[in-house]
Amino acid sequence: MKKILVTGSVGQIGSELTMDLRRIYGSDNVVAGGNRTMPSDEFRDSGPFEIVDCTDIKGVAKIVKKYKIDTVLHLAAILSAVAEAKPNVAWNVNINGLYNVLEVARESKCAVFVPSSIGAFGPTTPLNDTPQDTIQRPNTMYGVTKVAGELLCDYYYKRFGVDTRGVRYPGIISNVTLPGGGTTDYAVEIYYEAIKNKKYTCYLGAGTFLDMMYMPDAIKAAIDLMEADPGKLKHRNAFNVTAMSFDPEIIAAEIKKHIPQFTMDYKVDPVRQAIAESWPNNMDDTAARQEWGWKPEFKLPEMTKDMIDVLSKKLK
Ligand code: AKB
Repeated sequence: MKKILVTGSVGQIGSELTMDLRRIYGSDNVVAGGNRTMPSDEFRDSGPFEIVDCTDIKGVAKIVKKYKIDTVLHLAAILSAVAEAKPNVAWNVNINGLYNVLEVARESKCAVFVPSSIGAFGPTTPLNDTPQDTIQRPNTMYGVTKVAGELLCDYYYKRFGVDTRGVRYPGIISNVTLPGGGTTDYAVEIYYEAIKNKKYTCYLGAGTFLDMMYMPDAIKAAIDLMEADPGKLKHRNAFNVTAMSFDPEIIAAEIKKHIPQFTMDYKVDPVRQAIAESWPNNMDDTAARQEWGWKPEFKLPEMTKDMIDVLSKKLK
């Protein structure tokens, strides 16, 4: 049985992925690592929890040794909008933190999953059907750290044989933990506001298309890639994965089918708009489909129905 450490386990993806990993691999085999945000009681009681600051290599090594970890899902990271506001913090966490995790993985022979992002692309990348292997010249600090992270992971695989794998996540939509400081967060906020106030002011403009994915598919991507036959993987870091692409108008129209009174207006934030415009409209994820059988389950209509059902109960 795998012995797994999840860094950033209290974040948007970590809080749900950790619980699913515990269901699959057993609670005691999945150590949740968190740093600044403390977990809920339910999360804390569901299995081992440790303070893990990825910028402290000794602390990471101590937990890996203590639990005899063989697989690290390294989710601790600063997202795009916060990275633009605090580039030094983003560099420290996203690059130095990743380097520390890879070094510990090399010494302790761990496999490592590291999420990259659509943010690893930039304004000179082909916008539509963005290929797996293409130009990556991002103009944001987040993008710089994501491209460097992909390269670092591939380097550790080729040079030291560390089993590194990763996906380029699009915007992730979920209803358990809010995302913290990304450019795609609007696609989560819009559901909360539609249910609470029947209106939403969007910070990205109409016509801004981005790849998106519902959380169950994001979790499936991480687990399936880590379980994939290594002999079949031509790529490592990182695979394009997507489930849908829409702009604010399209998601608002879908929400209106369930909440007819819902209205949306715009107050465009120039920083996040510029970031969004530098990212693909939609990626080609053929390599992930061919190399490890990636196939998302949720499109916009199913996701919207589920989000509204779940949040209507949660926000009552
Ligand atoms: C962000 O918006 O920063 C993230 C991402 C797409 O990487 N959700």
